[in-house]
Amino acid sequence: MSLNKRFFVTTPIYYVNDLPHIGHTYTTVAADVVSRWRRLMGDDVLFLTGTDEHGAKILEAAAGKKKDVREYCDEIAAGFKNAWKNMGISYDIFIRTTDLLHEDAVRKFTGGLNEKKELNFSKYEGRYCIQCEKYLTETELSDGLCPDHKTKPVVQSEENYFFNLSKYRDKLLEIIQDTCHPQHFEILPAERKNEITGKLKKGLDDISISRAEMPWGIPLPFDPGQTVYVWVDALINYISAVGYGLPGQKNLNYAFSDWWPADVHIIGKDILWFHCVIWPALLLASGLPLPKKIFAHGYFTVNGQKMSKTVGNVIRPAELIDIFGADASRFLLLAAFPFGSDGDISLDDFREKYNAYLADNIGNLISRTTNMVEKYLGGRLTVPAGWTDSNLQEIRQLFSEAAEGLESLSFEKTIRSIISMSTFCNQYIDREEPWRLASSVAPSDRQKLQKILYDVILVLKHITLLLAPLMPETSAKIWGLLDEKEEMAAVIRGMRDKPGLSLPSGAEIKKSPPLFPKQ
Ligand code: ME8
Repeated sequence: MSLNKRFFVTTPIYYVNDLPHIGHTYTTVAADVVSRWRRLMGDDVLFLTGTDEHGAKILEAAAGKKKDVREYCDEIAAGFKNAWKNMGISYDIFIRTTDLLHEDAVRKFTGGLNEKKELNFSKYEGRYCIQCEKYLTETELSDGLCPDHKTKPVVQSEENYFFNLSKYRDKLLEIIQDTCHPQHFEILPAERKNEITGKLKKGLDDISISRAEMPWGIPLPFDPGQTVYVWVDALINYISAVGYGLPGQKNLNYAFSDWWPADVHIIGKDILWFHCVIWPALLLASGLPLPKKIFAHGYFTVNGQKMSKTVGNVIRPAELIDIFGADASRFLLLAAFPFGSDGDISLDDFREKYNAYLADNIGNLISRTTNMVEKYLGGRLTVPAGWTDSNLQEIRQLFSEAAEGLESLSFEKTIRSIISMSTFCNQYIDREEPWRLASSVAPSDRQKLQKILYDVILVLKHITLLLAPLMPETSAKIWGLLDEKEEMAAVIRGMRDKPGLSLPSGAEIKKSPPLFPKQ
């Protein structure tokens, strides 16, 4: 298993034009699972998320609610924080682009670009989609409309500062394609990398990085009549949050250069271009290191349609929590389809998976096993005479596959392995029928009974450790039933040196309350 001492993971910072929905929740839960796993493995993790608050889209949203824009942003940012608290998101920093330290960093960054002669002032006319917060080219339009928002872009003609993006095309291509290049960064999954290199090969235009008539944003330090383009403002969050531009380090344990570059930016594929081309080019122009990895997960529809207020199919995280609870919602989001692929989400499908994976499989296993230990063994588990863990080889293999999934963001692999372990135990119990052995007084039957329950509780211990990042509260509850004296993190780290787990002899196992009531 590869390990970093420090691990810096980010989500996009979300627009505050509305409260979070399950699209934002999906990315944030994924980053949380990675962060929790890394912490359990002993890494010093920094998990950054936040909100993107400037620009025309936010001004429009505030005006639509007849609210002062700053108050409006405060309200929605608080809504995001509250949603993440309810979902058990363990972020370390929640950045807002209206934070003064961020605004200072943006001034320093754009001022630096100007000093390095990376900017030109010139006239531009284009079609701007406010919902995308970007200019659309003729080829991107569909029947004159933005293909994503089905709205007519606004024709804008103004004098702006342009960043020499085209100058970086060859260098970016080389960096992305040559895996041995010292500045190489990974783009995952592979098809996203192909998408980026394919587009880069077609050419690259310079981009306007300021707006002449945008009152809600950060004025350029060298020309306060112009406001920093909202995407440039937003991307800088990844470095302003870890102290870029600060003289010393105040709020973090390490200096800027200790945290930056990020180990992974987790994003949705909709914002791939900004993260894989514009952001690296801006960093190159500023002489800063590039992120190590960009992972773009897929986009999902809800009941087969794009999620939108007009269609009326927007699902909020609170709705999921109301039905399934926070832990199961986290699990179900990541179990829906492979991370990196597109997919569809529906409450019916969630209910089906909840019952199949959680209520009938894992939940059933925990309740029947702890019940049997109490009923047949008086709640006390002893190591059966002559017990070896040789028949748990398969479990060890599944455990390492699951752990690998957590490191490579293949959550589906982790979930599949956990379910296999649980199915393995349920089948083992069905086959061996411990209830029959329990009614026998023959010593060999007693021994066999002890062995079966010992084996199963041991596998349950493996499952509990793997559930820790996915379902932190539930996993802690199960851990509490197993009479385990050590912290989960210590046990996981111990497994790095010596794979395999054991249980103390005479462990007192408590009967589990229902963890996943059937839906
Ligand atoms: O783009 N499926 O913010 P945003 C999967 N502020 N993921 C989804 C999704 C869906 N249907 N809908 C949203 C912005 N997401 C900028 C980012 S970063 C410097 C600035 C998730 O509020 C996914 O992570 O539009 C996507 O990339 C993000 O929300 C877009 O959030």
